[in-house]
Amino acid sequence: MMNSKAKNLAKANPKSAARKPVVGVIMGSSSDLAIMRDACEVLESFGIGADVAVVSAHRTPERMLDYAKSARARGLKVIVAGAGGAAHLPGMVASLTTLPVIGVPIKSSNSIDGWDSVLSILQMPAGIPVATVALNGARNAGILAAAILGTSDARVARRLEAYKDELKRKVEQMNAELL
Ligand code: RP5
Repeated sequence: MMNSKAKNLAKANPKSAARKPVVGVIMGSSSDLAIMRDACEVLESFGIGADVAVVSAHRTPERMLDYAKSARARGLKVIVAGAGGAAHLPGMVASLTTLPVIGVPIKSSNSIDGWDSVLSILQMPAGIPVATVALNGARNAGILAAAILGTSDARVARRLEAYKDELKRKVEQMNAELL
């Protein structure tokens, strides 16, 4: 399932590769990896195993179908899906699984300012939700995936709490430096 860039990413994060993957991070093309790497890195920092793959809704529809239909049985609990342009991957995957799907709109080479990706992922019909983050917002997608896992995993919830404490500390530091 992994393309060579994704394999390199896994090599760069051997701990994550060794951990049982519970989040599936997929993208329509390896050209999306520059953005989707942020999701992988945040998951890694929370100690969450991720399975990274290129799965294209348009170029490999059968692969997408197999991926989405087998995701739960393979142990995945959340899917983070990024795509640009006519970004059908997150919505199509959401239609094929009962796992929560977080969509990352990507401003890609074939995208018109990113609005096409945002609207393709955001404007889902009733019944098939995709939790859509901001344009290129893969980091937030990783954090949201961790928050979903944190509802039943105390270790992940503690890591998220520490992360939020750190954000708070940084704002306090900003205020201290303003004066
Ligand atoms: C989308 O088309 C992909 O998700 C990517 O964002 C965009 C461009 O793909 P490449 O032509 O760079 O492979 O399906």
